[in-house]
Amino acid sequence: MSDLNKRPPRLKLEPAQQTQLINIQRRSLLRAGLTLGAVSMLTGCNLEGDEDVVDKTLWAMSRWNDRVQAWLFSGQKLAPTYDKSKLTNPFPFNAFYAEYNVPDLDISSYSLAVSGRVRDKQPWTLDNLRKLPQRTDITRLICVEGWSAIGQWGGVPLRTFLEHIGADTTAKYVGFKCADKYYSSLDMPTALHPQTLLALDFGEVALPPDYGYPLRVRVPTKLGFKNPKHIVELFVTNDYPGGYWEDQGYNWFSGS
Ligand SMILES: Nc1nc2c(c(=O)[nH]1)N[C@H]1C(S)=C(S)[C@@H](COP(=O)(O)O)O[C@H]1N2
Ligand SMILES: [Mo]
Repeated sequence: MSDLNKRPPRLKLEPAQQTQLINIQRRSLLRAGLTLGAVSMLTGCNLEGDEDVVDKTLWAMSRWNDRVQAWLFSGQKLAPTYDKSKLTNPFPFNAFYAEYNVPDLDISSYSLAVSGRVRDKQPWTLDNLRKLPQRTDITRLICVEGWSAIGQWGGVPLRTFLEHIGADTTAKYVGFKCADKYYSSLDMPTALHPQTLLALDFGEVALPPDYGYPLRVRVPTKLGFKNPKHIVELFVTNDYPGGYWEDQGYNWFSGS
């Protein structure tokens, strides 16, 4: 039981999460393993020798995959939650750079910028975010690199925040820009999911630098890379915003 916390994080997933991961792996295999012949048969185009067309076709197929998944999943199913005895300690740090390069943000002048399809575009201070209703969940973060860990995150449900700023919740995407040039985006149903948080706290304390201070997105129904840390801007849009890893071939939907 608790040895799950002591071992270096090995994947130990709930059945629903297993299916989720297997599906994601199967999809990447499919994407990587499809021969040009198979793609030609599927699309009715002769693709041999035209790398640009092959690339465009594979990307189109991946985007099609995202649309089918978004349609298949309601976006409102709850992720498993755990009790405090299951918390992973120490919690892994992960970013596209080493730990000593974690951005050095001046918290005293920090505010979250808001743009796009929203009524109120004033920036938000941390104090004002803390005045909104808060929620805390203990959930599992799953990284595509093959580890997972259980942590406690607290903050404002993204849904509450979107309602407060008069966001157009019929828009397709909510995008995030980070202090370290990382970026990501969520489909609107996931943004409105009750467990999706604008997280201010990790465990019992304000988010430490490694884990995304002063503000990160915590979305337990998605893979780790869709949980941007150090966010400085939130925007609502109908134009596909992509993401740092998503634009390098990781499946955009990446979750349930
Ligand atoms: N700003 C920013 N957010 C990020 C990343 C990053 O490199 N920069 N990495 C992502 C990845 S791949 C994972 S698995 C999680 C790791 O979160 P943790 O460091 O709290 O474990 O953060 C995600 N959010
Ligand atoms: Mo990750």
